[in-house]
Amino acid sequence: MSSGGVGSSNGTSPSGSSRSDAHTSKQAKAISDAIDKSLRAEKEQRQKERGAKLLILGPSETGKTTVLKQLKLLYGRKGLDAERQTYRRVVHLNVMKAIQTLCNGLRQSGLALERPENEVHLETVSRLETTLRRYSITSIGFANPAIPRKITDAKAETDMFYEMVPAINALWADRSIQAIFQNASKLNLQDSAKYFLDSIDRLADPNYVPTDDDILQARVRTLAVTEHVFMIDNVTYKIYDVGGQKSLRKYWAPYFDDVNAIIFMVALSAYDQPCEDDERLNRLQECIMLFNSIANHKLFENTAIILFLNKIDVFQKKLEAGIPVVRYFPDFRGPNNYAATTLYFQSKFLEQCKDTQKQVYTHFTHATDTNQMRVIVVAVNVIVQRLNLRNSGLL
Ligand SMILES: Nc1nc2c(ncn2[C@@H]2O[C@H](COP(=O)(O)OP(=O)(O)OP(=O)(O)O)[C@@H](O)[C@H]2O)c(=O)[nH]1
Ligand SMILES: [Mg+2]
Repeated sequence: MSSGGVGSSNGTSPSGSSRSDAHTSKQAKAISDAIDKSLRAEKEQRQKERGAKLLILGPSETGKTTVLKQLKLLYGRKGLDAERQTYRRVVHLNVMKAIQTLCNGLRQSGLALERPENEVHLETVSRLETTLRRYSITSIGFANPAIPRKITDAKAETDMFYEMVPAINALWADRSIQAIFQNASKLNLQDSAKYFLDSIDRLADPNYVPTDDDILQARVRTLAVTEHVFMIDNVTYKIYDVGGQKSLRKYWAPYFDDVNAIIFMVALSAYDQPCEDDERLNRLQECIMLFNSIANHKLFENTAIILFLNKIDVFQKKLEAGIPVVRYFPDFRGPNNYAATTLYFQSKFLEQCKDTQKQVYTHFTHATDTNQMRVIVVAVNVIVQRLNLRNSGLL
């Protein structure tokens, strides 16, 4: 193609002076465009430098700290290395707590052990119960200076763990304990119980060092709000992880100003579980109420809300085990399969937003799966960046 009519001479060509006017105005436009472009680039750069503030909110045990651990693995300089040794204790405490919860479940059910010779192990677990309670996992004191850590605790805990290992092995293999495990919804058993109990020999090795997966599965309640800084695609993110227990939610509000995005975590698998501190309240129902108060909060009018409907692996297992959603959510209509139930829960959350224009970005997540989280974090970053540009008039 030729350069067309520009500067060509034909019957309708402009006179000499109007041609130069056109040229000048074209030049002016080019200059103005270049200035606009550079201003925009500068503004975009400033926006990136200012970074983004992101809160991870949601009830307890929904996977907030797990998402943070994934961010450390994916974007942190040292991954989870700084915490690896501390998590050895957490894992040991988690596995002791898990067997203890199952033994308590057995006692409440009135079921007898499959093997009467395991009675002695039941006694060991019960004898160590009070001591174990003293070493509550929160006392490990991650970023929690309010709770001093006693040096001597570590050795006492390790000794107790080794004393309990034969009991854990024998009881976990007992069919009655397995039956309790299959019906553990009301026991407040942690999701990683099976993962750790199945690996007891590896965990009992004197040279045991937790793997990344062990750390992702391990559970420590978050007590204090913690701030973490990550660079994701050249944008500095300040990310806040909060404690989700009801009594800790009053500490969230001071962090509510100038928030670019919220990841709201939901444990979909909690649909058949009661709240830890209120037996009469369904855990997922309580989570929906909390989402309502966050999604409609006036400080979050311009904040991107990203909903992580998490623990889909456990959720799916519960559906496969035939635990009906309709028993806990009587307005659910449809088959008890993954497609119908996830659609139902997603709309249940989305309908909480009073502002019907408000965009809520939903992801179905498995937070302990690093491969899945890698993809989701990239998608979240794209959303946050796009909304930031839009809010600052750049889109
Ligand atoms: N199976 C499975 N377990 C998960 C998933 N997400 C988190 N978990 C486990 O759930 C437990 C609780 O996760 P956390 O990340 O500690 O929960 P939290 O929301 O930070 O809880 P608080 O600090 O008490 O508010 C841990 O044992 C995690 O390994 C998931 O998608 N699937
Ligand atoms: Mg936490």
